[in-house]
Formats: sequence, structure tokens, C-alpha cells
Amino acid sequence: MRIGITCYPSHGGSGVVATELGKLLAERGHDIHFITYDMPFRLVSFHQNIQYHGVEANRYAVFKYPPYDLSLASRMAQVAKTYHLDLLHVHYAIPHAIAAVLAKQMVGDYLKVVTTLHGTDITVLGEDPSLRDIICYGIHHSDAVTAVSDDLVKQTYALFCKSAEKHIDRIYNFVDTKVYFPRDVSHLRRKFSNENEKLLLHISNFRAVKRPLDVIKVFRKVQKQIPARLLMVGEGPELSRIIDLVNNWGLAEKVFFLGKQDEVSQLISLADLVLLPSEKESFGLVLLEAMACGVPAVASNVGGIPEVVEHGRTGFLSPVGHTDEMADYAIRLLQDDAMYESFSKAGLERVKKYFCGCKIVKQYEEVYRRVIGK
Ligand code: GMT
Repeated sequence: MRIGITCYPSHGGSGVVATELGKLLAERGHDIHFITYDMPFRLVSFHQNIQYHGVEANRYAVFKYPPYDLSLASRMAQVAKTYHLDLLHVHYAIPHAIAAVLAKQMVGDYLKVVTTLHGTDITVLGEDPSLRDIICYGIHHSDAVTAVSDDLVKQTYALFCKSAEKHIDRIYNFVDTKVYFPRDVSHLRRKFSNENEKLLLHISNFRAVKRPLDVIKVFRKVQKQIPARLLMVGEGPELSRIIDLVNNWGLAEKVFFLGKQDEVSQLISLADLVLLPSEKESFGLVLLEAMACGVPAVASNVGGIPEVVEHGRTGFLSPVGHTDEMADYAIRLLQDDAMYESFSKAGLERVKKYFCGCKIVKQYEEVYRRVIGK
């Protein structure tokens, strides 16, 4: 098949999933065309079946806001015509689904649109009255819609699809187990922690929705009971508040801020435990990446997280904001070697069973075949 893929090329789960999917599809012989404003950061190596088409928004002085959405739609249509694309697979509804629907109108009905919903496009933007109706339009005019967890399917139905008959396929995110696997990184570990110390890790875009301050609250309690350090990976609006809290609580020597990182598989393998206390999370890709590295998690019991982490078997889940309980779970897991081993092993099995790229790519291919009728 000839497939156009549009996603946010910067750091963030939806772009990672879109790029990794494109790579897998290319390996399976499909022609893949990324249509984005920047080269997706995970698209590092050359593949004969992958092409990249940049999108440039016009910045004419009359425009207060450059019309990126229109440039994207126009570029999608141009690439679709030139390369005879069968479909556009867009990740994240806004503005990608709407731009793709517009491109389809420009090119012809044979060009199909598959939209994958990733979470905040529904759970945050879907509540914004200025975007709600256009998101709904994008969903209803896509030829197929997928969402990354059952919870997101449910939330999308609740918000947008009450009356209309719109089928949404749940297709889980996946992880490349050639990149994410348990490995010995003890040489790196010495840089961040002493031998007797446990290493906790949080990776996110440090937005309020991730509740990064809760990470510090959990860590404060944990390190009172067991020697531990914390790695904070990422950047975002909450960063300065987090740094303030770390300093005010006298934790500066135990918390490392590593900024944005392109390649996190080694960092994850460094850790003993991943923390993700988010308020909303349609999936929580980092939890899956951690599980594939044999690293259990303590997270909040929201959204799609319970579909990724099995409470009491591959990690522990608590209600949002229950940082004391999260810390107690973390301490329990880090102090009990037998429990830790069994969580780590169960996680690896779970990855193989439900989240292997080799299975997920076939589910997407099935959706593609259904819409283009091949
Ligand atoms: O979490 C974010 O703010 C980024 C966002 C994105 O678009 O990358 O993440 C969403 O998509 C990821 C990939 O499907 C999911 O793993 C995240 O759970 C989801 N984020 C939220 O639902 C908050």
C-alpha cells in the first residue's frame, strides 16, 4: 500500500508511535510518505521505502497566525496525487484529521483517511468549545478511526459519537523490543547513584496533566525510607515549579534533571522504578517502554493506564493525587526482591502478549485494507 503519515514530529508519544509504525510498515514493503513540518525525531536512519515531505506554513505579513492547517492539507493533496497514495494515516485529531479530510476533498474519494486518536486530542481539546465541533467533524469524516486504548474509545464515544454510528477500532500502542529490552547499564548507573541506592525515573513533557509535582512528593517519602535518587527527563511548563520544590525540600543532590532526550531506552534500563502519576493518560507509552526493559511502574489509576500496567502483577496503581499510597507501593516493591523479580518478569511477558509491534502493525494493515477495499 502507499501510505501518507502525518504526526507531530517532536517528542511525544503520538509522534513516536506514528514514526515507529511507519518504519514497521516500510519494512513490510509498503511505501511510506511522512508529511510533517519537521523530520520526526525518531526517523533517523535511511529506508528505501520511506520518504519525507516537509510542510512550510506561509508567514505573509497579513496573517496574524500562519495558516499551517491549510498548507498541510494542500501538501497532503499534492503528495497524494504525485505518489498515488491509497490513504492518509493521521495521528492526533487536531489539525491533522481535518487537514486530511480537506485533502481528500481536493484529491478525490479514492483517497482514504485513517485517524488515530491519542488522548489529549479528545480528553483535553475535545472539551474546548472552540475546537469541539471541528474535532467531531474530523472523526465523522474519517474513513476509519482508531484509538490507543479501550478507555479512549469509551471517552470518544461519550464526547463525540453519542448519536452517530461511528466505529472506533482500539489498537494499542506498541514497543520495539529490539530497542527496549532489559540490559546491563551498570557503567552508566555509577554516574547517577551509589551502589546501595535505588534509582527512580520520570519521563514526560512536564505539563500539569502529568502531575510532575506528585513525582517529587512520592520521591520525598521514598528516599526517607530507602536510599534513592530520582531522574527527571523532559522539559515543559511545570519545570521551574518542580525545581523550586526540589530545592525547597532540600532534595537537589538527589534529583537529576536531564532535559529532553531523544533516546530513552538506556535511561529506562538504568532505573529500578518508573513513576507516572498523571491526571489523564490515554495509554502512557513510557510505562510500556519501561515494562519492555523489565522495569516496573507505580502510576495513577486513570484512563488507559490499567490496560498497560496490571495492578499488583506488573506494577502498582493508585488514585490520582494519592502520593502517600504511591510512595508506599514504591517502597514495598523496591524492598522486596522476589516481588520485584516477579513484576519485572510478568511485565516482559505482558509486552510480548499484547504490545508487540509485529502484532499491532497487522491490526493497522487490516484497517487500511478495510478502508481501501483491498
Ligand atoms: O502525553 C502527552 O501530553 C503527549 C501525548 C501525545 O500526543 O504524544 O500523549 C498521548 O499519546 C500517547 C501515545 O498514544 C499516549 O501514550 C499518552 O498517554 C497520551 N497522553 C495523554 O493522554 C495525556
